[in-house]
Amino acid sequence: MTSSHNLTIALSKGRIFDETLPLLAAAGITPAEDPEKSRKLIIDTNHPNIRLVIVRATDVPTYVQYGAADLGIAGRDVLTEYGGDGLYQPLDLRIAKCRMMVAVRKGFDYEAASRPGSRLKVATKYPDIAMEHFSNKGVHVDIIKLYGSMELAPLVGLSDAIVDLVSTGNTLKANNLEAVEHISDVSSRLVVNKAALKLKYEVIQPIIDAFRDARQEA
Ligand code: PRT
Ligand code: MG
Repeated sequence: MTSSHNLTIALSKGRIFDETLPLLAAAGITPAEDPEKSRKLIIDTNHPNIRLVIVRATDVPTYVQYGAADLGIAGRDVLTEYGGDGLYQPLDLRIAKCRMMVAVRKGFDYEAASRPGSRLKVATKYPDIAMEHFSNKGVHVDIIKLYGSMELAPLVGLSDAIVDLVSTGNTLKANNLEAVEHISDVSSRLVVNKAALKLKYEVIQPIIDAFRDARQEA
C-alpha cells in the first residue's frame, strides 16, 4: 500500500453505514465526516491510521477481495451473489436485517404457477440465489436480471414474480404485491481480506473482538 493509512474499511452509505456507527464506536473508531453530507469517498477517522472508503453495497466484496480495503461490511445477499473465496467472514454483525422473498402481484395464482414442471418468469437483482431456490423446487425459471426497482416488473408484465429483499413490507404493499415465499434471512457480515488478517493481525483482531462484543444478541 502506498498510503500512510494502514487500515482501510469499506462501507456503503445508508443503512449499513448508519448501523455500523455504533460498532465502530465500540471499537473506538469515529468517522471525521458524515458520508450522507460530504461527497467525499475517503473518510478519515479519529485514528490517524484508519480510514473508511464509501462504495456501492455490491462493490464491498470486490474492494476487500483485492486488498484495496482490509475490512468491509456487506449483506449476506451481496456476499452469496458475489461468491468470493478470498474473503474471510468471521462475524455476522446482525445489522441491516431483512428477508429474501419471492413476491407476486396480489391475486396472482403463485401456487399453480410454481408447481414442479411449470415455467415462471422471475425478475431479480439476485440471479444465482433465485436460480438455486427455484431449481430446488423443480420449477423452471426464466431469470430477468434487473439492477433495482424489481417491484415494478410484475406490474408491467415483465415478470410473473420477483426475488427481492423485504424489511417492513411497505414497498410490496405500496405496489400491490405480496410475499409468497421466504428464501432466507439476511443480515450483514464483516468481511476481511485474508492476507491483511495475517499482516495486520494486531490492528484487525481487536476490531473483530470489539464488533463481536458490541453486536446485538442473536
Ligand atoms: O440502494 P443502492 O442501489 O445504492 O444499493 P443497495 O440497495 O445494494 O444498498 P442498500 O444500502 O440499499 O442496501 C445494503 C444492504 O442492506 C443490502 O445488501 C441488504 O443486505 C440490506 N438491506 C436490509 C436491504 C433492506 N433491508 C431493504 N429493505 N436492502 C434493500 N432493501 C430494499 C429492498 O430491495 C426493497 O426495494 O428496500 C425495499 C423494501 O423495503 P421495505 O421496508 O419496504 O420492505
Ligand atoms: Mg437500496
